[in-house]
Amino acid sequence: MSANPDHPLVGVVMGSRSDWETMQHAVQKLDMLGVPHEVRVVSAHRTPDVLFEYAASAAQRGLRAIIAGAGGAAHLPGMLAAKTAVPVLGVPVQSKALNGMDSLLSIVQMPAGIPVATFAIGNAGASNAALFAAAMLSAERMDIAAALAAFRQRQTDEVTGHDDPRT
Ligand code: RP5
Repeated sequence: MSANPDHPLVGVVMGSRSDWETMQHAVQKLDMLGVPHEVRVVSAHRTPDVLFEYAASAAQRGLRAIIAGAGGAAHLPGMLAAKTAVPVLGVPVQSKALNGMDSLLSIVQMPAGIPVATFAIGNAGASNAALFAAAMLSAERMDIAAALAAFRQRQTDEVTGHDDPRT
């Protein structure tokens, strides 16, 4: 566990400011669960040196997971994973040209040896990446474990409390 409970444990990065519409859903979940995080635009294509520095310093800065969203030829998650052992959770952003299939396949089809945990295309993937990161941190942060359990219970209650779809 980190000495300072407020320093970022999760990095949320994205290839472009245009990815924020999707990646804000990850940040909303981290906020809701009280997971300390940071948010950056880091482009594999436009700022490769920033990408390398971000990944190379991630572990020593205390990051326990990196949620990386990118669209199109989505190299960002794989390149981050190549430069750090901190787990990388990849979010395929829904591209205009190919509806995110390009993003998904770019992220999920990593050759054996450098894993990227890959989530669904778009908003659902961004939300679930954050929930997954919170689950990863739950063993060492009981406050995050409790917040995650409470969220899941609320979600269950919303279904069971409104289980007649006609009302
Ligand atoms: C990728 O290219 C980004 O992740 C983004 O999804 C896509 C388009 O970027 P912009 O042209 O909108 O900046 O690198």
